[in-house]
Amino acid sequence: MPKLKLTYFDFDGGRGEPARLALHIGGIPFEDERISPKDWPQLRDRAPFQALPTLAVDDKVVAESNSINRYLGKLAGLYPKDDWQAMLCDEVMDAAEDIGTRIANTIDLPADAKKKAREELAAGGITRYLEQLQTRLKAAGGEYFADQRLTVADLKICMLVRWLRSGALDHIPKDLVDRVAPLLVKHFERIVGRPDVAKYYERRKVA
Ligand SMILES: N[C@@H](CCC(=O)N[C@@H](CS)C(=O)NCC(=O)O)C(=O)O
Repeated sequence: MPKLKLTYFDFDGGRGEPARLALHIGGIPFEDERISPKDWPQLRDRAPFQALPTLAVDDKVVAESNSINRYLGKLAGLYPKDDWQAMLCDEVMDAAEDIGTRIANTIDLPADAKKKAREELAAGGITRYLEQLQTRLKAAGGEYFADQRLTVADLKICMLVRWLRSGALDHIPKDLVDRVAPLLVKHFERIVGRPDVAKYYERRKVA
């Protein structure tokens, strides 16, 4: 097993969290480097694409959250071996990434423009994605997104659903997922209720 260091911002969510969870669930030792936002401007140029997460594998540093999720998913036994199931897993992770990017693009907008952009997203783009993700979940058997077992796609969607329901996003109703894709909420509850995930968050003191 190579020496692993995962670097991400110091909070229990976002693009780096599925990788942290995968490593914990797989029982893989790693250095969990957590960067404070105040230190980020000095560290930014060290990241290959000036963004986090990054993963150091021995002396090589790589980036891109979904690439990291796939690689660690394989190490942790949380990524399908079958090509078609792997495709389903990837599609879901990339869709989650699309939603995250669309929301992130609104963060620095002036207040009025942010309100308009987010209301449009909630009524249109995000709703469409959530409905389609729910359809994907149903088609895969209703419990997991791929391979009839836990994969990194489940972890990525869990983090997305937690974020959307957290109330942290102004102008995106926190009950949106519950209203348009209730099976994603059930999926979220099932995954965070797993003993391995629950134990991790108990230790991290995250509800
Ligand atoms: N496509 C990249 C996006 C990475 C990204 O934008 N990360 C954000 C945090 S979630 C970041 O580093 N923001 C700080 C910055 O851009 O200065 C990925 O999936 O890893």
